[in-house]
Amino acid sequence: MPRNKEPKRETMKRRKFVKILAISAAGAALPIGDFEAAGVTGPILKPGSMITSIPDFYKLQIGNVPAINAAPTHWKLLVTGLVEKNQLFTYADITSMPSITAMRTLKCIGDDFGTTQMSNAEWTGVPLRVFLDKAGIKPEAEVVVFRCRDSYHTAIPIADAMREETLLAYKMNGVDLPKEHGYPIRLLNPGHYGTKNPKWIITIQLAKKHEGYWEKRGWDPVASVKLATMIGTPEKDSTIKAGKTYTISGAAFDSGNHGGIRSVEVSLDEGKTWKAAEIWASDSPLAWTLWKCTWRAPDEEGPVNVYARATANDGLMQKATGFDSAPAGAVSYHTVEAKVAK
Ligand SMILES: Nc1nc2c(c(=O)[nH]1)N[C@H]1C(S)=C(S)[C@@H](COP(=O)(O)O)O[C@H]1N2
Ligand SMILES: [Mo]
Repeated sequence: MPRNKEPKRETMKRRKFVKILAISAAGAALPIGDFEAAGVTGPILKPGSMITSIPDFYKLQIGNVPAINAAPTHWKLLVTGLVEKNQLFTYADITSMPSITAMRTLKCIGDDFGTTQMSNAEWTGVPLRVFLDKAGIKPEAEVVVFRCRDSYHTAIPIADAMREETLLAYKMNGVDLPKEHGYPIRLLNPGHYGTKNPKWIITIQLAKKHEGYWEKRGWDPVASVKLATMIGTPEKDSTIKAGKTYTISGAAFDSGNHGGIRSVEVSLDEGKTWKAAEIWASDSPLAWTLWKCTWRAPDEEGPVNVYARATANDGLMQKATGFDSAPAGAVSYHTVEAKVAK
């Protein structure tokens, strides 16, 4: 997709992004599909496990997935720009360095309701700062720019780049990074939405400033993850059996920006009263927190509106306002309309 060819009006820019998201997510968004067939009253949790399998992990990019051959004759990672000395690393150089394996959740900034474009995996990689230290950052440098094979580009501040949790990842759930998720290497940048986690990196360039692909189109250059929770069950428009006990479940996430998730609450009366959910799985604040709670569906048929909100360890609680994700990520709590039927 050519750069600088986008309409300059802000609304156009935003609409375009959301549209791309909808198309790209279509295949990956609802892998279950047969929720009713599985029996809506059963103890089916969604997400049902901390780790999202690779086929279920959301996928999002501006164009086609590039296929990179990581042999040294085809691909080497270049670290350049405002550095003391340019550096080149082969795939074998990178994979033979001391590595870190950790869970990280990725979430897209454009996901209005925090429902489909959030997934968690276990990644293996090398801290980005190892590469930057080898090159030597010149004092006038302020950002680290990532240039990718699909022509995507984005930058992060040096302070974020030097965090020990900021990784250049080459494995996902124990296998070589799949081509859809950035083979041979991608960035995992804690605290930041997907836009700041570039895939298919070919060049890392130290610079004074940089305006990234999505920032040119109106999206927040900081892209700090907002406190959010999503309801996985029930799914929108699903049917819950009258009089049966039903498990409401989902995932909450702040990417560590508010100290992690303290609690999640659910409301079935449009936010008048809230009931605490059980946290049933969690890792570090850089991975999502899974929650569930049981609810006895009424005997009478009718619509039901499920609300869920999260509270972070720093005391921040999600508010009902601001359903739009643009330009800096959605802050509202998630609501799902379902129905109770005999
Ligand atoms: N090279 C490249 N990296 C990219 C993108 C892209 O279009 N090209 N999209 C970003 C966005 S908007 C998101 S949400 C995440 C999605 O990562 P995933 O496809 O592995 O889930 O990739 C990010 N990294
Ligand atoms: Mo995204």
